[in-house]
Amino acid sequence: TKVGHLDEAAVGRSVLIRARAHTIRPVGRKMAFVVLRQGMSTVQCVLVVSADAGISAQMVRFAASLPKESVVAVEGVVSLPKEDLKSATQEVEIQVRKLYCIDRADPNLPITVEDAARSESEFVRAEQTGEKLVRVGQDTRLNHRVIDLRTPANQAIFRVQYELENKFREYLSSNDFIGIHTPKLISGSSEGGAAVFKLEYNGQPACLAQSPQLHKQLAICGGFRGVFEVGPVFRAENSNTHRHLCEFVGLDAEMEIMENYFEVCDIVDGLFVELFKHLNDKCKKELQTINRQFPFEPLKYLDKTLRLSYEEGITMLKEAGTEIEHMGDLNTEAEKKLGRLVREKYDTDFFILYQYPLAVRPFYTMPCYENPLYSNSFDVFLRGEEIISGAQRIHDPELLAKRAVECGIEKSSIESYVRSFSYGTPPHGGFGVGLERVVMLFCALNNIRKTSLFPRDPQRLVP
Ligand code: ATP
Ligand code: AMO
Repeated sequence: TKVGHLDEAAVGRSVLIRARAHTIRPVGRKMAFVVLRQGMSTVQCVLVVSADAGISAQMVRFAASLPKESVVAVEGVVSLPKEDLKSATQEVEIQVRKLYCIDRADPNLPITVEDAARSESEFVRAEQTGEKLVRVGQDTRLNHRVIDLRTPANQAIFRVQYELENKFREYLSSNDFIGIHTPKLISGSSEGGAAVFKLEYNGQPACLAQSPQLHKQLAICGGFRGVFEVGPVFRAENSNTHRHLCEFVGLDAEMEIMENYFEVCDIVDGLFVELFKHLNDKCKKELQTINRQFPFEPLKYLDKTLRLSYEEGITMLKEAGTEIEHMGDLNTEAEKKLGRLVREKYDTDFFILYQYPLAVRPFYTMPCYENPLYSNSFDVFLRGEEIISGAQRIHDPELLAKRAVECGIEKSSIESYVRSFSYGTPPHGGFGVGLERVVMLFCALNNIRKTSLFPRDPQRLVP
């Protein structure tokens, strides 16, 4: 029986449950409460000494002595809790008949799930009552991630992430894209810049792909009209921030363009509006569970995603008194400020900012035909932070080679890539999404490490 499926309809039924012992509370010598936890759900089990039910004082003692987090199997009958013992979160409880310990946990746990699952409001309450609660810091959690992952909120976060990833595949598949896998061992940097992990590849210098950028474009050169990939992305940036990882999951897409790069924005728009709707419907319980530990406001978004030009965005920021370099990139503060301004003016937490200056985009970005100081590119923002970059790409090999040199990229390192565009290439464009960032911002979590199963940041390679 699944703990999450137990409700009043199950009252009177005999069940067999395997789960972890979340908390254990003896009451005198004749009674013990064992709360079992499975995924996002918990249920209270009651052991009372009783000859009829075959529960001895020894068995109660055994239950009371179980270390937290032990894996146990319980046979019992679902019942309604006595009025005075009712807890806020559980509809039903289990009157235990038999209890077995399947695997005993170390009694000296480095952290407990009970502590790791506390919300800020519990700490506030404890301060008022004088109760002492253990606060588990982010680094301690990550050091003991296998225990930390067991909190209901973490169980929910990774279910939301999985739904998001699935929907991404499903939406693009149903829009005639096909899933591909590009190599992660490549000969040079894919985004330009120094943020690459270098390694040796059978005596040749190589690196881990900073994105599938070059090869997803090569797939278009290879005759596929629309492709997507879900895969690891490696960035050797020494960014110790709340939103940068050294390895993250990239959701990438690339497609032929018929008229202009707004066709790529249309895909992003359709995909995300459907994604948000899907998560709000399919992950109700998960979102409630996350909300209990990390309260957040539901996301505001429009049925048709707001599109603002870079110039409009800069004007809004300037009018609000923000000092900002014209034709420069938005720093984190400016992004957040713009997010607030857009929310006030347009009532949305999600928007596309298009037509960035060419100078702040990677070498492969198509310049604007009408004004080459700008580019056919866009970023997408969620609650005031970037979650997507996208653009039309240069498909003229001469212009591509020229732009690479202007951006300081060694010509020899991209020769094969550039040459690929000589054999007949349609205009094309695409976008890249950071999976962990989307989940972090959708749930308004404060740190990207919370949405990475085993995060890799500049300091962390274990567990
Ligand atoms: P991309 O790599 O596509 O640009 P990103 O969201 O990581 O995606 P960055 O350009 O790395 O964007 O950073 C965006 C902004 O975030 C930068 O303009 C910079 O101000 C800020 N930023 C980046 N790294 C750091 C850092 N280590 N510390 C503080 N702010 C940073
Ligand atoms: P970009 O470098 O902007 O674009 O990356 C795309 C998206 O990936 C996420 N992201 C990150 N997430 C976690 N940790 C990081 N260090 C990190 N860096 C980036 C962000 C970002 O928006 N090739 C282009 C995409 C394209 O044009 O198709 C690219 O890689 O959510």
